[in-house]
Amino acid sequence: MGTVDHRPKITIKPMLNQYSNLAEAVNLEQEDTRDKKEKRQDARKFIVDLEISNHHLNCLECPKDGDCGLEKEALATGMMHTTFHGRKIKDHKIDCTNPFFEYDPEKCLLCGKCVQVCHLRQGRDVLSMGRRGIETRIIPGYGDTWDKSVCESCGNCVAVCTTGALTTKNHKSYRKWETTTVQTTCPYCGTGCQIDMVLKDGKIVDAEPANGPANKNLLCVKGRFAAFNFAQSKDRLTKPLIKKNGKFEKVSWSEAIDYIAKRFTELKTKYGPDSLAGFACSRSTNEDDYVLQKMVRTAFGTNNVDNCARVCHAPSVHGLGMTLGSGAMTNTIKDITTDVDAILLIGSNTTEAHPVIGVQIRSAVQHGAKLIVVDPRNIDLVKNSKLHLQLKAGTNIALINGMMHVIIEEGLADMNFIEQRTEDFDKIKALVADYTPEKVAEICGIDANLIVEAAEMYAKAKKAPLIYCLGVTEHSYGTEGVMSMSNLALLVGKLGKPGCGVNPLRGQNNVQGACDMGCDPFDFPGYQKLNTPGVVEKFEEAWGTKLNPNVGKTSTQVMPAAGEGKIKGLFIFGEDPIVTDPDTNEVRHDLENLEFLVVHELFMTETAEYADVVLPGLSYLEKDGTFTNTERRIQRVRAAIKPLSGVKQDYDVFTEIATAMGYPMHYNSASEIMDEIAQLVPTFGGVSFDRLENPNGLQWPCLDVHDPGTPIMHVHEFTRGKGLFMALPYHPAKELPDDKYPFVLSTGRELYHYNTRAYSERTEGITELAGLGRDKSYIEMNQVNADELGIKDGDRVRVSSRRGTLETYANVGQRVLPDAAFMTFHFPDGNANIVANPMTDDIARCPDYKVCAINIEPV
Ligand SMILES: Nc1nc2c(c(=O)[nH]1)N[C@H]1C(S)=C(S)[C@@H](COP(=O)(O)OP(=O)(O)OC[C@H]3O[C@@H](n4cnc5c(=O)[nH]c(N)nc54)[C@H](O)[C@@H]3O)O[C@H]1N2
Ligand SMILES: Nc1nc2c(c(=O)[nH]1)N[C@H]1C(S)=C(S)[C@@H](COP(=O)(O)OP(=O)(O)OC[C@H]3O[C@@H](n4cnc5c(=O)[nH]c(N)nc54)[C@H](O)[C@@H]3O)O[C@H]1N2
Ligand code: SF4
Ligand code: SF4
Ligand code: SF4
Ligand SMILES: [Mo]
Repeated sequence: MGTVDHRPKITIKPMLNQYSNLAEAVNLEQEDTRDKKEKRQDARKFIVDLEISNHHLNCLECPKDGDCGLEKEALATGMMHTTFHGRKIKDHKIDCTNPFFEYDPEKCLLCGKCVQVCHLRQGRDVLSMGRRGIETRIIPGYGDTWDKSVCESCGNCVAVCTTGALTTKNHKSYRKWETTTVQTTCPYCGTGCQIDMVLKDGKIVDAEPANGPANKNLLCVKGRFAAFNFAQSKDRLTKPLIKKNGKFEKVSWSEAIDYIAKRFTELKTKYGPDSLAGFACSRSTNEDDYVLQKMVRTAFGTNNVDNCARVCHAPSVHGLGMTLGSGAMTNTIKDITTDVDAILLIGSNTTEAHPVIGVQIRSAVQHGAKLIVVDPRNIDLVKNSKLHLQLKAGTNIALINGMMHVIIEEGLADMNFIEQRTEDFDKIKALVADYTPEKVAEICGIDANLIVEAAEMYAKAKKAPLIYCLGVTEHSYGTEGVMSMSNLALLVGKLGKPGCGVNPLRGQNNVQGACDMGCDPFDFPGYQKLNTPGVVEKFEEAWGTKLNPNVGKTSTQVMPAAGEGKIKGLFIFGEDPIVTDPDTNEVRHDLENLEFLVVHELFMTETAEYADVVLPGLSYLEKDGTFTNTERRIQRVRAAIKPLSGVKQDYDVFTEIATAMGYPMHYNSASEIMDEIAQLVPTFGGVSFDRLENPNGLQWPCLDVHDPGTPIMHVHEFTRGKGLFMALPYHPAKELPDDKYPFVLSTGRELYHYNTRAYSERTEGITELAGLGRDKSYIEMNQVNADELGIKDGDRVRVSSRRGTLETYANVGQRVLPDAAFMTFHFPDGNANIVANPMTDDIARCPDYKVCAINIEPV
């Protein structure tokens, strides 16, 4: 038999150079009499033939071997060799400039999927198809290399590439058939993205996006590339350490536990139980945190238990708790980013701090939503916004009162909603009468017309969520700021409805959970208030012991109390206050003044250095359990790798300490702990590990086993009954600039690093991308001030406040307003907390990280 020419007899029109159109071209064929199936098969072969005519075809070298769309298609059609002869692309270099992935044009099908994903889903528009003919390839940015583009290194384009054209650098170490995957929840921010950990020989070698309800197959750079190295790093603590004569010595678990129990018991006997305190870890699971607070309340005998929400969203918990009855996000991520008419975004740098929510906001804008950004900085989302209200830091309450003034004046308030579902409208109406746009414009430093426009845009939109973050909470009037958010939404009836709500984006992966689990001095698990009659008794009965009925101290009260000698013993589970609390010098003093400090950690942190005992912990990759994301969604965390040898489950450590202190406790599994939670917390009544196998997890309130969970809260009535308006006048921040400290410093975060960097610094590529590409601290300042002071971009500068002094690099531009500045707290060479302001608000006691008076001078 001679060679069969499988090629259909057609003339390809020259412009049909994309094979999606070829199928059509084939159908245009007139005289072909073969049956449809045969024609289809021929067309398929022809396409593969064209594809491989210009393909690398060195499959053994390619990481995608065995998992490649083109390879599969070639096998299915039997096209092992091309029938075309001629020039192949030769001189195309592989672009390796991104630290996490590379692009090989010789393996590219030019299918355009990556371009589409970057444009439509990531909303970043980095990629396009460039050059011509055989030279056609994917171009990042303006045609330079990947590192020169505005790529965010999310890897979402890599995830959809069917060949080895775009592959992760991690992928070089494995082939698909050698691996298994375990799905778990991202350990960074509160978005709660689902990740497939890729395992080879018991080790995690890569991570891929999974189809979770919050992330829909997307990840950001940290979830995709930095969520497993830290757990497998050699810096992990592996043995309990006791400080003897000023030096840490490795000891056995039994020695460590006995010693801890003895010292805490001595302090408790000598100074009373309220001389002890414990901080929970919002990075760890619900199950660990539940047991931690139970240990503090039962064995320590105090309610001095808290978590990092105190320095973060405690104002949301308290503020919305007072006005709506629940401090959690009211709607779901999907609900507030699909099919909405406007989005009011206040004090949230979403594309850096909650990137996968950020990209969904970009996509909402692409679908027609009008974005209003209220932020003193020129954050990335300003590019996508209709309005940017670049107010002075610390003036949110004035702005919201002004918007309410406009809404009432223009008759845009939802009077039906107000009458049926709210109380104290008269008080708010009387208060905001004074807040004319002109007056507010003066306070906030913005144009009065912008206030009117924003108020109208938000009020007139049918569906418009209010989304906010730390730009609202971390202020000396932060709780009042949060209540302003609910005032505004109540006024226009945008609560309890799809596409609306008041939506605090919770920071840490499980900070929502740590709060839900009662790691809080005011509340038992499930926000059951200590001072509600019957609650203490309920837990006494359940836990079989007498409990301390007195409300405890917040973490921001415990630290100064330690400094004053009132708190003597502290157990810190996974927090690093020396790095993260404001006024580092004072925090050092407070910790030094303790009689006994235990730190339970994955790594030897700055805080751990101060401890008397350091206990090694397990990472989320070695644990079964649950995290609760910002939308109240409880999702499974699944052990992917074996626990580090000799390290106990975190909850076992707490039960053993409690037992040694005279309160016996034991759990066989995380699932058993969740069963106890479900029994004691009404809003978790229907939650169990079995039900959490459902790919959507469960959103609390979930009252019983038949309850599917609650995507939107306050639908028929508010958790507290009526929505409460709180008339709140604007007050200037507690620390203001003066001649000596003329700049207002705000602190916060950037995309690549995460809080203390405990996880993020242990992935090399992250440190390459972070801190303006030099992994060093920096201060953003305005060009005007830089010119005045003779400072150039990149210069060393000295930053001082009433609390301390540091040196860092100037990052000069237009991102902050004149006389304002911004720093992160990620970098050890210049941590903003040396100068930051420890003054707190009066209700939730959250520090004012967002307004602090500083001076900047050239070095
Ligand atoms: N990459 C990364 N992601 C993170 C973290 C991280 O460290 N790195 N940390 C996580 C944690 S714990 C949290 S809580 C979240 C925080 O997430 P975000 O709150 O979004 O982050 P921040 O950078 O602290 O600040 C948010 C914005 O508030 C603005 N702002 C400051 N003052 C004011 C004001 O007075 N009014 C208004 N309207 N805006 C103001 C700032 O300019 C900033 O853009 O991020 C989480 N995600
Ligand atoms: N200047 C300034 N400072 C700030 C802020 C700001 O905006 N500006 N933001 C504040 C905010 S919002 C927050 S949330 C705090 C965060 O403050 P922290 O909670 O102190 O910061 P993290 O880096 O999240 O630290 C968590 C620690 O927990 C450890 N860890 C993680 N998982 C586990 C585990 O499973 N077991 C154990 N044993 N340990 C674990 C990590 O190794 C790490 O050292 O920082 C606050 N600090
Ligand atoms: S990594 Fe993300 S931002 Fe960069 S090109 Fe790919 S999709 Fe776009
Ligand atoms: S998805 Fe892969 S094969 Fe398709 S155009 Fe992009 S790089 Fe090329
Ligand atoms: S958006 Fe947050 S949860 Fe999602 S991958 Fe990034 S850090 Fe993880
Ligand atoms: Mo946070």
